[in-house]
Amino acid sequence: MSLVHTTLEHIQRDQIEIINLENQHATLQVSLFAGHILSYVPKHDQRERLWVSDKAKYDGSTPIRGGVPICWPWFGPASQHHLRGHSTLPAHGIVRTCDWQVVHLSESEYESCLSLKPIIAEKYKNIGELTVTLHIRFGKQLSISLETHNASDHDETFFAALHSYFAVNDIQHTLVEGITAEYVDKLDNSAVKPAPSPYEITEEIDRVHLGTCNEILISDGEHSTRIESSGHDSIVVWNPWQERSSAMADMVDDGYKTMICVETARTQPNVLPAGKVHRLTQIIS
Ligand code: TA6
Repeated sequence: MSLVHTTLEHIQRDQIEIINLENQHATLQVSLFAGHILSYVPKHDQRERLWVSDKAKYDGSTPIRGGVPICWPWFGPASQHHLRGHSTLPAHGIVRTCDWQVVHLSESEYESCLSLKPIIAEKYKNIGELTVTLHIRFGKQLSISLETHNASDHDETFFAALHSYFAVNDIQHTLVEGITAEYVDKLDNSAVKPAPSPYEITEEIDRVHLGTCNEILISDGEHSTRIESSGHDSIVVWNPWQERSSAMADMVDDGYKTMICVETARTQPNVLPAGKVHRLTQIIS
């Protein structure tokens, strides 16, 4: 059996350590700050699937704008459950701004596999007893799986999202197929609305679709990116459009034109019983 022959190179970008991986099927770039995938390019079509802002910050002080941010153990603002004595906590959890370490690297005939774990800062150690591991497999497709483990002797609550930013040619010619579940409109007082059909993006959107929608296709007129999800209860679709893009320090004014976030998420309160493991998975091709 011949293996995919993985090569690995460490590079430094400003304050952040990045690893570049390559095998016979694809290249992958992962930031060890935030356990954050920055790039995935399959060799069969040489097309970058992910989008990263030209103004993303790599100083380790703020989450990287683009790629696949990991939201865990909450999504959006911290819940009361997680505050536990903290007056404030960062949006989208605590692992978007901590260092991660590679704990496993292997390869098979078809793909390279790596696993990373966050190094949780002392000040956050009281937010719960769950642990998290990110498993990445890449070859002709990219599989990202966030594994949450409750090794304690009691139930724990968590939320999570793979907050993936996908590259598109032009958002105004982009169609999202496969999302049929109604959504909570975060820009309209959480009003619940039916999924649009056809699903086009013509303005700022911030939608939490409450349903599984396991297979989604993003088509931009020239290319299609396929997303398979599992272990989720929601698909979040976000585009900041023009005004918000301009207002964001780490986004160029017209950044919204070439990206769309389609996120595989657990946005509803859910309990992980003692001893159990949950996997939130997104497969990109
Ligand atoms: O997933 C959508 C969202 O929660 C939006 O509400 C929007 O604010 C976005 O994520 C980006 O959040 P961030 O904390 O990265 O600026």
